Amino acid sequence: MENQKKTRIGLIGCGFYAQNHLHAWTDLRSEGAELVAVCDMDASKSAAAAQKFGATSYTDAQTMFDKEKIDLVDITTQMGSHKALAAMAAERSIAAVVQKPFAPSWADCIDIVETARRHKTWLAVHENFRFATTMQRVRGVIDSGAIGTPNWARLSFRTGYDVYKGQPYLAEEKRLVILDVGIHVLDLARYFLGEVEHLSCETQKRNPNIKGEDTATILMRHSSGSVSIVESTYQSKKIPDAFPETLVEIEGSDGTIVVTRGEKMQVTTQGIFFEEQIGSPLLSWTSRPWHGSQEAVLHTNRHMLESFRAGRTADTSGEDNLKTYALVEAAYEAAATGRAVKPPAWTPKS
Ligand code: NAD
Ligand code: 89V
Repeated sequence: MENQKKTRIGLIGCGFYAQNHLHAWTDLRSEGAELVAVCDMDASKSAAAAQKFGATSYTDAQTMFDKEKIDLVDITTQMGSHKALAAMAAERSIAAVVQKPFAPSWADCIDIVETARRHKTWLAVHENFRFATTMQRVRGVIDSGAIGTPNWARLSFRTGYDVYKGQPYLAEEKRLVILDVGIHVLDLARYFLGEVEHLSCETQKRNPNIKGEDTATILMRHSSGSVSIVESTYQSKKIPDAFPETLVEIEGSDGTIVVTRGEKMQVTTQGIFFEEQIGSPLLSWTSRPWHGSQEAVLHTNRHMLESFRAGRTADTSGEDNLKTYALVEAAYEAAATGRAVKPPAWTPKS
């Protein structure tokens, strides 16, 4: 390992999904990560994480920051606490990775970014769909030039999987499917086809037992002239269910890429067709059907660790994720007004 100095990691929010972050940081020990502290306001959760992953347990973030020398904090709480926790880190010149959604509102996201800029601290968002093994393989085919210039795509996350069992708060969110999973697929649309000029959106609430929209269909015109359709639903009745896979169709000037359920990729290039199994392997701590998502956490945390240690901006930096979050805001506005909307843009104050 080039740089012998370890990166001291603190993690705040030892809940459902954070278990994957904790396993990932443990796997990254040999690459320079040292998980030194975990924090959860629920003492039983922080104690359990500390015991399982060999870190010191805290129930209060300020105390953890006071007592520990932390280089990088991984904020894996729900979005309502992201702004306050990210500010706490920035004010102490501690780098931060914030789980998605960045924050509950566009204004809050901008506050987080501007606070980090003011304190000159490193900031990123844990947006892991683009780091998944499957999506990295799709990106690799695009980068190879095999399909020429991408100019149309349909990206679909359609499931009837009971997401509410592991994440019961989702049933209470007034802005649900776009802000929770559409945000991932919108980030993929940017990743594959570039920035967005304008979009339109229709939402539906087909499940009577939840508060927010459970289905969204978004049509986007990218600045390159490409067109994409981004679909997300938690109310599909289709079986077999593809959860948590994103199904992909990308058409280009010289070919196509299709990723079907079961993580099979089919590529047509210059009139030749081939297919490949592109799914994630099971790790010691991953299990179906979440294994692809779980492995994406390892790839994402590795990217964060490598970027931070090299003094590089992360691909999904706070400023980059504002461009994805802007699509979320535009989609809700488009659904509410029935018209096409140009995503909001953020320009640095200084
Ligand atoms: P959760 O409620 O299970 O866990 C959050 C934990 O944070 C709780 O244990 C809570 O006690 C703790 N907490 C809250 N505020 C705190 C504070 N100020 N200080 C210390 N602890 C605090 O939530 P979850 O389902 O694990 O989701 C967490 C985040 O991960 C959400 O933003 C969610 O959208 C995201 N998530 C991402 C993915 C993905 O990356 N693919 C998948 C699932 C969830
Ligand atoms: O991946 C996520 O962000 C989760 C989901 C329910 C989509 O798996 O919230």
